[in-house]
Amino acid sequence: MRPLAFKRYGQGPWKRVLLVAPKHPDNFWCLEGMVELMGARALVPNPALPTLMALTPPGLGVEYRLQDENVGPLALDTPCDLVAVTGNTLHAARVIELCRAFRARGVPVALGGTWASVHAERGRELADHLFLGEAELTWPRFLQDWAAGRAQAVYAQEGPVDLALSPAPDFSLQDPRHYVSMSVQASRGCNHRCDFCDVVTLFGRHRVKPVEQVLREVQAVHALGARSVFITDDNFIGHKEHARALLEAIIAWNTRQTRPLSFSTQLALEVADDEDLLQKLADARFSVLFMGLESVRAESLDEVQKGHNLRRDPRERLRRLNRHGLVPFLGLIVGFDHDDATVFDEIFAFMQTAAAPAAGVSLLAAPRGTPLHARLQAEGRLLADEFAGEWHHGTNVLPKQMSPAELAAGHRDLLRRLYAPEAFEARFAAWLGQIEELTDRYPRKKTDWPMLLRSGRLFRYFLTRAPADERGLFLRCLRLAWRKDKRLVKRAVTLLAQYHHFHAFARRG
Ligand code: B12
Ligand code: SF4
Repeated sequence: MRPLAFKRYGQGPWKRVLLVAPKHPDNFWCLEGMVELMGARALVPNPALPTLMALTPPGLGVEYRLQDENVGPLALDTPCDLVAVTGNTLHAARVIELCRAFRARGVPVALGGTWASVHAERGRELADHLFLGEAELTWPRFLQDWAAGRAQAVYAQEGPVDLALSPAPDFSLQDPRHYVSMSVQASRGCNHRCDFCDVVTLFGRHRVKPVEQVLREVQAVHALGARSVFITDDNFIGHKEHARALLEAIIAWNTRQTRPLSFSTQLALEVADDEDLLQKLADARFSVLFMGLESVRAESLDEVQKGHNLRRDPRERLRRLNRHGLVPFLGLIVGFDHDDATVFDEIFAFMQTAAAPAAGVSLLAAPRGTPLHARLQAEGRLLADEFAGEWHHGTNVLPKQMSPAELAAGHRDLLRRLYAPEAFEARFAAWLGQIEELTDRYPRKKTDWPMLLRSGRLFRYFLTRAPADERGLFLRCLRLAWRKDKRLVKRAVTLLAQYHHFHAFARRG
């Protein structure tokens, strides 16, 4: 194993910090199947650790090494004075292993991230220095305390931090070629209060970073060689005027590039009600938009405070989005109290008429810290207090109108049906059919060889290694896209690569 590269801040002697992002298990949203086809190693880098690097106070000598276990294996004997571990609920098992392994070697552990923030008592057992919540103020304080030999056991952020104080992550220890997209965060938090979600508990109401600051981050990842950026917001349009101003700034910059960036993000379905925002998203070169529709049953949405999603017909909203060639990616959930065994057919029928090619369906789960967790605990309907963080493999919720086995089987079957080749092809064709205009703001684009290389790998897979049904689907979808407008071919290839992952994931069971 090659020793990890390091980056030094300040003057020596340097304290050595090893930053670790844990390996995630097989997961629907991490798109391992697509990542592999694209010759990358992970979808996006977790920006938490590069943000810690950028937070190092001037004058302190710190030498950082960074390992994202999703990119390469971690050598536990990497020389260091401290290991700093991040992770969310999905990573809990690996976070625990890492903390124990490093402490067994006598290396003190700093632990932060969303899992540790929600499970403070576990975190205290596992780490020498536990960070609760955002670290923009606490990490610099810790480094100073540590240098002075008085580091505390717990650093807790009280209240939300001002995002203008969150520096651009220092990605210098990460290679953009290892990732499908690089990450940039424009906002945190959300003004909605869906009761299965811990975003509000963790990050509070929607807060934004100044537009110029986000633009500088976008320019920085572009300079590193990124071709695609995932804006890692909970709801990109939480403040519509901020989103509008940011999009205008991105358009003004991106249209001047000979290798413009493409973008994707997460946002609320309400975006479809604002034609100007849709046009700007298209003009800024956004493609995939992740949106939590959650359910097609009004009662189920009302039950979890998300009734706003069905205030307008979602099919009509999707049509408005599709008009611009944007790609809706829907998040759906099954297992609400108002879901009985007919909900699976209802969702399938909706999807096949909604012109949205891709959707993820998860089981309703109640992570600790959510209002749902508190409600179900009071009703005695939690199968487990802890939740393993694998929304597609299990849940800690005892469903009301189905047995757990019926829910699991219905969910698995629904995913399989959605990702059967003919079902996907019908949705893909319907999406293409609704496209009416594509932005014409990027006429000066140069041939992008790294992107072509990635596409070449995908083509090689679909044409030479893919099973016959997948190859047939690939060729038919590509022909459809080419006929519609050859600028849509790249988007079609990305969607087919996603299909490859979801189809395989659904079959694995
Ligand atoms: C972008 C995103 C994604 C992307 C990319 C994930 C990735 N690899 O980065 C995608 C869409 C792929 C994704 C997938 C999933 N995600 Co996600 N995601 C986010 C989102 C919106 C932003 C993450 C981000 O970039 N944050 C920016 C960084 C700077 O913030 P941060 O990580 O919180 O770090 C700060 C502090 O926590 C702290 N910190 C963090 N680590 C450490 C470590 C140390 C030592 C210290 C001192 C401090 C510290 O310092 C940082 C600066 O303040 C968050 C919500 C949010 N607002 O953060 C959800 C979120 C992290 N995701 C979540 C979930 C559940 C998932 C999935 C499990 C979903 C699923 N159903 O399968 C998967 C798991 C994928 C994975 N491998 O992580 C949950 C986690 C909940 C929890 N309690 O742990 C969140 C909080 C959203 C939510 N509530 O639903 N996700
Ligand atoms: S599910 Fe989405 S809209 Fe609802 S509170 Fe969470 S981030 Fe906000």
